[in-house]
Amino acid sequence: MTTTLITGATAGIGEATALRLAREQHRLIICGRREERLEVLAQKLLLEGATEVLTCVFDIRDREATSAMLESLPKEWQQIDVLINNAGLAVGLSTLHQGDTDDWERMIDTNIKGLLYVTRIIAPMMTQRNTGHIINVGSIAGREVYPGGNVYCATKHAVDAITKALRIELVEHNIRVTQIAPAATETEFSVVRFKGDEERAGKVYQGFDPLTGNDIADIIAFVISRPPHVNINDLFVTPTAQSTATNIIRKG
Ligand code: 8X3
Repeated sequence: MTTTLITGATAGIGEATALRLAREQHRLIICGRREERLEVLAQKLLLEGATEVLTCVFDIRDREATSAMLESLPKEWQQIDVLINNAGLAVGLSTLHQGDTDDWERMIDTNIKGLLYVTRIIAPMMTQRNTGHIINVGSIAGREVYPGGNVYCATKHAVDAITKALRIELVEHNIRVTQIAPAATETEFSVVRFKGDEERAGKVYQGFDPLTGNDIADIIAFVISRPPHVNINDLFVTPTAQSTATNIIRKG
């Protein structure tokens, strides 16, 4: 039985992945800030086939709350096989010289520091057992930079670097480390980036078929299900209509 912890499980790629892995009968630890959403999702996951579900409500930006929650997991939940560092967000699309420092803090604190806090606690549980799999959700923004992407791109480049470092450091512990780097994926991502402006967010995905949370969830399920001696290091996934961050072929 596989025990999998997913951060940012209340929406988007995280939620789709939780649902996908429930169908593979994983035991799931779902983490997020929004308690009500987590509880509703937990019920759905059990109906979909999850063996057991544990909900953990905390904000990964809060180091103390993250440690308090993850260091006190019930004993029967401490043998985590797969960690999916999915929580992340973009806020704003301003040039750096016009940027909002609060937006930068949110992105840096969630995408880099939060991922580090969670990994610092869960990875030692894996090294103790000499087994495990860490999957970091990166982005096309970790491969290139684009106008207005500045700090978001920097955070996802950091995820790329952290993933590579982890792979080198954890290989002697038989721990698989994978990065999945999606490009345009239609989730709440752009609504968050544009601070609730749904019209502007909708335009990001107009005129082409973007990726969906389910597309990425399928890939994550595939990566996890490889035999133990196979580690997929890195997958960069774009919609067919997209070749670079700024080159998307739109119809109509
Ligand atoms: C992927 C979305 O806006 O960087 O993280 O292409 S974007």
